[in-house]
Amino acid sequence: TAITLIGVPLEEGSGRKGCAMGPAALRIAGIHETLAELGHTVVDSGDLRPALASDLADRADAKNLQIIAGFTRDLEVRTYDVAAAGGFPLILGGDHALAMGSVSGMARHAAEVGRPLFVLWLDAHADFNSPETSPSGNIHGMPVAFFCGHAEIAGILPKDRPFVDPKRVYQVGIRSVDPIEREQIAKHGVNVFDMRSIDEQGVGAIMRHVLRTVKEANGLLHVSLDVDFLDPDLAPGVGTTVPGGATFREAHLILELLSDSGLVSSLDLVELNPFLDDRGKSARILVELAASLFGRRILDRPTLAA
Ligand code: DIR
Ligand code: MN
Ligand code: MN
Ligand code: MN
Repeated sequence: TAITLIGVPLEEGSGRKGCAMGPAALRIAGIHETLAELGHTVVDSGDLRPALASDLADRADAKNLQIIAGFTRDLEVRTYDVAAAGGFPLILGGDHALAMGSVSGMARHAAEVGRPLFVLWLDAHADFNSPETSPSGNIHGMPVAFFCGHAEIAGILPKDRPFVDPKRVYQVGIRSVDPIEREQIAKHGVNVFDMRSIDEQGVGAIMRHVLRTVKEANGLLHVSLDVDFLDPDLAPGVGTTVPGGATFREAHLILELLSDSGLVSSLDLVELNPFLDDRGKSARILVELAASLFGRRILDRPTLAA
């Protein structure tokens, strides 16, 4: 498959500056060259420069809505176009609000080809707030509720766009959830594997369960990787570090198992804040993890049945 890089210099969803430099840092860390060396065709389509959604009113409970809605509209179209043409959209973030656009674009594509869309959300946070429940008003805490149709922010996308079934969302690495958000994810049936599940079951067992479910449903799988999924010692370049995150080995095993499965259709690399990073360390780890997803291995090994 041909991989299309889509840069999304969005930081207004996160409540602090710096994520807009994420796409540049991922390019400097060698995302294009690394994937090309693995034998893939890689096209860098540059950064989105969307117009403001000035038809929408700004509001305190969903900060910077005009900017974020502009990015969402453009990214929904770009992601859909790449996937519909048979390519693999790889989104270089940018804060996690961008997943409102990327996942919605994949949902439109999946509906068109008649396959269910599953989402693997690798994050310390559930990102299932809405303007009514958010303690911060920061939209990067709302994308999952948005693309599942449970954060009513009217007018961002056309009304006829498909939503993702929250029962097809699998969250792994979760360790920071707000009180009302906790009730919402339970109510809507989001599948949550928190850090305790990782400790008790291991990421291998969790991923085999997820991948079997996607395969049995003949689904497409969108992967959204938030830097704060990783332990802050490993990846300090993010505004919302939470102690006790995934290790280097756990993260690589997840991406290698995803690679073996052949089920992944699209990927977001999000929340990288180069201003907070330690000499490019977090940017490099994201590139290494992407390499694992796209086939890099320590040794060749026989493929084991899932
Ligand atoms: C918090 C923090 N749950 C909020 N969220 C995120 O503001 O909604 N931090 N996504 O990365
Ligand atoms: Mn997130
Ligand atoms: Mn997060
Ligand atoms: Mn299940």
